[in-house]
Amino acid sequence: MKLHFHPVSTASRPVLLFCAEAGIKFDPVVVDIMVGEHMKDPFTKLNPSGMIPVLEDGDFILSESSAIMKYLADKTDSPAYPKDLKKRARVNERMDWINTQFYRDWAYNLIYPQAFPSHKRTSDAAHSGTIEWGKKNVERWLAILDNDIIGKNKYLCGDEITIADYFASIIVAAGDLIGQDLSRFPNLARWMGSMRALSSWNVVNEVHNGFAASLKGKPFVTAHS
Ligand SMILES: N[C@@H](CCC(=O)N[C@@H](CS)C(=O)NCC(=O)O)C(=O)O
Repeated sequence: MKLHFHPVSTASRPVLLFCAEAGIKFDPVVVDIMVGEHMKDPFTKLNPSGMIPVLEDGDFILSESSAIMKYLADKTDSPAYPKDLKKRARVNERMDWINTQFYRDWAYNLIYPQAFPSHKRTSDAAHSGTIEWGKKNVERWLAILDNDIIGKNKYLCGDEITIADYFASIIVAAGDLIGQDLSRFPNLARWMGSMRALSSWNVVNEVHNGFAASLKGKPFVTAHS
């Protein structure tokens, strides 16, 4: 099995974290998105969308981080993706919520336009409007994540860790790029503390952490700033 990924990629690292924690072995193939390898042949034959991660399991090719995690969990009979109908539906629900509502505003509207020059909008008004829109929505999503999704639970779907936690924690950690303080969200901060304490966390996030350190101190707009 081959996994095509890049160590800085927010969509790749949930898969890397799950594999590392669950002991799932694969042959790593780094796709250098910094020089555009993902937009060229042969990678676009694997994924015409030009996006990582991609899993190659024999002649079966699978894109989309969430789908890859579910496939790997089923393939390895992992307890992190429960088979019980309702428990599994809850994991799917959390992953979809994170991947749509939350990720869109958190990363694409608030974080990436500030952290990545390629996400700069064509006018200052459009740029600051995107960030303000992201900030406003993210403040609501973070409160829901803290109060309603995590609440008193240890993890996103109860007291057992699931693939939803690996998925969501890496996406929440994207906030490190803009120095997002999560201390006003006690349940979210506690859960992120548990995820950051996983034995594989630092190895999987090494490049991301280095990038976040290089941006430290810049005057970023953050939720509740
Ligand atoms: N929905 C996809 C998103 C994948 C994605 O956004 N990958 C990024 C890296 S984090 C990428 O390949 N970006 C290349 C580009 O945008 O040109 C997934 O979850 O796998």
